[in-house]
Amino acid sequence: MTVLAETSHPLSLEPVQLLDEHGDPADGQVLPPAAQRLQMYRRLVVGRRFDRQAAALTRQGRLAVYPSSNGQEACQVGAVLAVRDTDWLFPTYRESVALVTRGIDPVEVLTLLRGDWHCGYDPYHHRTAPQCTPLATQALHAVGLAHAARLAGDDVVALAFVGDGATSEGDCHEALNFAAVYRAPVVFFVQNNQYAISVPLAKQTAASSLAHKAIGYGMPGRRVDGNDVLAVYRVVRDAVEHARAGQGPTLVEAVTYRMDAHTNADDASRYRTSAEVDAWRKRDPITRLERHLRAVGVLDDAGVAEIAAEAEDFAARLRERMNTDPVLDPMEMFRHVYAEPTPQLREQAALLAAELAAEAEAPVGGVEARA
Ligand SMILES: Cc1ncc(C[n+]2csc(CCOP(=O)(O)OP(=O)(O)O)c2C)c(N)n1
Repeated sequence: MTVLAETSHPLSLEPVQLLDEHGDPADGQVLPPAAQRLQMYRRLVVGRRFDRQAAALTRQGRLAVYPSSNGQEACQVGAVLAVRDTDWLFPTYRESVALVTRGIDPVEVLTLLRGDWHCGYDPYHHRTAPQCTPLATQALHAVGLAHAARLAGDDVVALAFVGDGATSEGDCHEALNFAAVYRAPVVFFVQNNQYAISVPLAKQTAASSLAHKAIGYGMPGRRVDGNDVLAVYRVVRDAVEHARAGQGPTLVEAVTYRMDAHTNADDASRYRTSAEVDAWRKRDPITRLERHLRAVGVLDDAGVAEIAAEAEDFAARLRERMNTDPVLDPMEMFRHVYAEPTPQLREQAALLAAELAAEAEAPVGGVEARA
């Protein structure tokens, strides 16, 4: 079935692919230059090693929680490389690999998950909003920033990351509708990883696909193989150019799979089968690109080993830097909310200050020991 959206792109249910599952180029597709393809491979390998390290840090008690990007690296690497450094990213909690690909210090990326109250990095410096946990709120932020930039005449495109579950939120609807009506320069990048915690896509929507929702909003919709980094890069780059040219937003659905549980606090075996996970393992985005690069002579054993060593070094430095207890001041969270704190905030701050003071004076065993 092919439906025409308001653009020259036919909205097909068949996701755009540049490399098939065996790493062979799809018919008639022009691939990015070899150096760029190799660079994408490098980012994928470093991104996954970072992700594995972050997951291990939760087991070592260094992180409170970690929502893994395992399996979704091609989505995050491809999308981030498709925008300019001057464009803005609006990530969710899932996008740690995207932020590392953006060049943000991995320790800063993990600051919130380590238990601090702030996002760790400077959003203005990196043009990357704080990772949002409330679903779809970041979609509205992206539209607001993009619309304001357009009014101010700034050359900025906003890339809003959204999960498949979050597409059911009212905020997502409002963001898509406003962006389409005002032709805001936004790309909505939905990673359809098939689940919203335990809720499968079939219970999330009755639409033919998430991309098809674009038709109702009057914007182009594209479906892309989210485990094909070359295809993600191509589709997002086209959408970014479309937005930059004043043509308005695009809804991109990247079809992928979350290989790990929702977070380390979830048991995915309660709602999906190992056969399903194994089937997706065969579509691994790194294996696919590696096969292709080897086949065309851009990568060999030595190249693979060199990139693996670089990723290992990245993880080792992260491990070392995370292997300390951060010094946190819980009172800090009250300081930057309002220029003039509200009476309620003052009251809460006073309560916490009293608790902390009592804890500091209490004998070993903490405040409970006094009760
Ligand atoms: C407004 C809101 N409602 C509910 C939640 C609880 N919650 C956290 S993650 C999640 C699932 C989101 O799934 P999806 O959007 O598909 O993203 P994914 O986690 O798969 O990346 C839910 C329901 C929340 N964080 N915010």
